[in-house]
Amino acid sequence: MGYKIAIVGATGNVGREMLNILDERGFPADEVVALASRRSQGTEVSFGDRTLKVKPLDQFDFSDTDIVLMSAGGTVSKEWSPKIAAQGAVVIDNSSAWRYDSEVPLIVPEVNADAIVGFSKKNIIANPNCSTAQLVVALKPLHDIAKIKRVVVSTYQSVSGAGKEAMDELFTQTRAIFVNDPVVSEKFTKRIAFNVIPHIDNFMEDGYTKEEWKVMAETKKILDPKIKLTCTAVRVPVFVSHSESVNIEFERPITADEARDILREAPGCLVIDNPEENAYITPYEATGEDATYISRIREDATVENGLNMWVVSDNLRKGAALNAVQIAEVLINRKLIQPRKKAA
Ligand code: 11C
Repeated sequence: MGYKIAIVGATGNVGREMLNILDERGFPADEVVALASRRSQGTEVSFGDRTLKVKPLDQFDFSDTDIVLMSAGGTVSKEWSPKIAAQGAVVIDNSSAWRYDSEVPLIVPEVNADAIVGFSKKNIIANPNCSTAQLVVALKPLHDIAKIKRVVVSTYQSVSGAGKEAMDELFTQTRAIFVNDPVVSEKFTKRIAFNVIPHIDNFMEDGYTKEEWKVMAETKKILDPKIKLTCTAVRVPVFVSHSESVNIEFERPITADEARDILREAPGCLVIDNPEENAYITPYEATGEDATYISRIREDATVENGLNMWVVSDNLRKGAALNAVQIAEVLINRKLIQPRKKAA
C-alpha cells in the first residue's frame, strides 16, 4: 500500500511545483489530492500526464491522508495545520507560521535531517524560507570543516518568491515601459521592472525586514545557533531563482581550493567555478534545476579566514517545493510513518 498525499494551495506557484516534483521523483503515492480555497474549486492542475480537479480544503476529510504538503500562506496554515495534524496526517508546511516553534522541526534534509524526529509532538514539520534553504545547503559542508563564526549575506531575490501576481507585475510593467503605457505597482512598493528594491516583507522596529530576520533566525535553528549572521534582502527583476552574495568568516583557515573541493562532494551542491571561461551560475540557468549552485569562491583577505561565494538556486524548487518533498521522503525512508488504512 502506498501513501495518500494532499497538496494544500495546489493552484499556487509552489503547489504546482510540488505536483511536478512528486511526479518527477516517482514519489510512492497511491493517491494525490489537490486542495485549495473554495474560490479555486474545480480548477484543474497538472500532475504528470494526468489532470487533477482542485477540491475545497474546508470540505476535505484528512482521516486517511498520510502527508499534507501545505503551501497556502501563514494564516491558512495557522488555522488548518493543527486541525489536519489532529486527524493523524503529517503536515509539511511551507509558510513561516510554525518555523520558530520549538516543538516543530525546521528541516533541510541535506543539513539537519536527524532533527526530523521531533515532528511527532505536533505532527507538523516546517520548511524554511527559500533564501535560507539554499544558504544552509552551501554553508553546512564548510561549517563542518572550518566552523563558521560570521556570515554577511546579500540576497538578489526573484519576483516568484512574492507569488504569481508579482510575476505578472514584472511582466506587465516591462511591457508597459516598452510601449510607453503607465507603470502600475501593486504587489511591490516601487517599480520592479528595470529596478531593484531593498525591501522584502515588512520592516521591523530595528530597521531590518522580516525577510532578513528570517534568514538569520532560520540559519541559527537549522545549522548552529552560535553563527552570527547579518542579511540585506533585495528584490530583483528576475522571474525565478534567488541569488546570494555570501561572505563567511571561519574559526579555522580554509582556502578557496579547499572550499571548492568540499562543496563539490557535498549533497545538494553543484560547483560551477571557472571564471577564466566565464563559468559561473546565473538565476536564469538555475531555474528548473534541483541543485544549489555555488560559483565565484574566493578568499577574502580583509578578514582572518574569510571566503566569498555566490550561491544560486531555484526558489520554487529547493527553496520550497523540492525541499518539502525531500522532507516527506525522509519520513518514508526512515520509516517514521506508515501508510494509514484507506477508506474502502
Ligand atoms: C520572497 N522569500 O522571496 C520570500 C518568499 O517565509 O516562506 C517566501 C516567504 C516565506 O518573497
